[in-house]
Amino acid sequence: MKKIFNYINGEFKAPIEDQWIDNYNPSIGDVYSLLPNSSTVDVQNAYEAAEKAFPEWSETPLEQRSKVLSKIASLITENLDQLAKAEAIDNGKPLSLSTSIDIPRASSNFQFFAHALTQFASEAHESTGFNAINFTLRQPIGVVGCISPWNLPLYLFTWKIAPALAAGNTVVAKPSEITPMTAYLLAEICIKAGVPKGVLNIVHGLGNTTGQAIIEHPKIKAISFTGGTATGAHIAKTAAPMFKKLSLELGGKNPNLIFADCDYEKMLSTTLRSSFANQGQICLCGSRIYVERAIYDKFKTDFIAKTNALKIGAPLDAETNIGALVSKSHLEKVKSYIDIATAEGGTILCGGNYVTVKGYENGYYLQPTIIEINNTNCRVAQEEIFGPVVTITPFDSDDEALAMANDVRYGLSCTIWTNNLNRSMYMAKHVQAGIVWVNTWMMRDLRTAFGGTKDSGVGREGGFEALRFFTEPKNICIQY
Ligand code: TXE
Repeated sequence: MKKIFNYINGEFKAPIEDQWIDNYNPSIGDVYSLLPNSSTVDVQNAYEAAEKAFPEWSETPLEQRSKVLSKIASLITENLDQLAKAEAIDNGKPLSLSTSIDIPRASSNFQFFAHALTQFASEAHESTGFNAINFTLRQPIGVVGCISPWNLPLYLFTWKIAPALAAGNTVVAKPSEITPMTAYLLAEICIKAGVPKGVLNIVHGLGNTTGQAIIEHPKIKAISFTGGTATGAHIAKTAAPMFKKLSLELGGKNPNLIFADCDYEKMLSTTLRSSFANQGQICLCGSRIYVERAIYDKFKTDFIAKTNALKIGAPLDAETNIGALVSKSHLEKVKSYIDIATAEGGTILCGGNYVTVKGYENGYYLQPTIIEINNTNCRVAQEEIFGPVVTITPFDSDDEALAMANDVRYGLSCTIWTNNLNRSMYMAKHVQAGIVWVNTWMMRDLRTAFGGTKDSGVGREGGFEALRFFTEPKNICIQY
């Protein structure tokens, strides 16, 4: 059986305690590789390698650092086919998606920060009347921890690592134990790219062992985390007494507000994507759909028809729109919400059942599901399901739409469909979310601030926000 190894001090290493975890291929429901369940000793070794590499990497001229990151970016692009296939097998997502989105974006993450680091500047303040000048040194923090989830494995892993390295830190990183393969392949790429030893260290393992060792490590002074809200709360609690810097990108329950005056066809095709792309396993998916009553019935009919036409199949099949969910337990969790919805008075308009794909009978497949609800206090309208399940509900006024949009504990993103400029601005300003899209969805410019409010987390990633997070500002005041 293929084994995945840790990448510590520039070399592949087996876990010291020889503990291994089964890695499943969700499209067939079978174990196809093993990954380390790294202990605190492995994490300590990774930390020590990173600590040793820090002085030189943090003093490496920016152009040189930029070249290393660019080299990783181009090697990811050169290995697009291999990486995209590995991601589809490991995660269950359609190969078409990993080829067009996940892997190109992983490359862009490195390329973007290779450029951004050469443009990052800090502030100066002249204290007029005191003959003094202040300026801010933005210094790297030291060894930082990056922990990522399974839904967009390489995409989100690199979204953290690239800015951390760009800012001059050295890194101890842990991908999700559910999707470790492309992080392992990234280590191979780093060796080829000539990343100096210890600058990036990748340790594999479970959240409550390996992840816990990273967040508890007293000398890892910043943690960038993307994952579930409960895990984020646990990390915050653990890290607070050590005053670690935290960036937490957590769950979402994002509203999709559809007004009668929108560009209907564009809205319909985009809503299909924002509902079911990646089997609905994207924190930005619009899982609560609110539609103005004037077009509600038409939307309902058209949306059901389009959803029923989606092809559920094996990830590597070119025709597949909806692949497998990431794991058996996640599949069961998502399905349980469909049962809860029925018990709470929701109406299943389409989908709702497991799917058996011919030749892949033990894979984790679920029909894309639309649930009509009127009571927005029910669990399916309030809790993050993180699967191919959306709710739809009509509304009668802008204020009602806004109130429903804001009536959840989360505040990550929101999509608004309208051609009325005043309405779009009013809604965008008052909706509780870190990211608002008007007449589009998931259009990402890597310079923009990315993150959520409320229980969707704290801190922002992206552009200079990420470089600010991964540096410590120091004010220097000189009187002359
Ligand atoms: O995530 P976890 P899970 C949501 C989604 C999903 C739920 C749970 O609703 O159903 O979270 O998913 C590591 N110390 N999202 O359980 O556990 C873990 O190993 C340090 C939304 O898979 O939060 C993995 O690397 N690390 C989300 C990472 O945290 C720990 C994407 C995320 O796993 C740890 C994924 C610990 N004690 C799930 N425990 C999004 N925002 O996109 C776990 N981890």
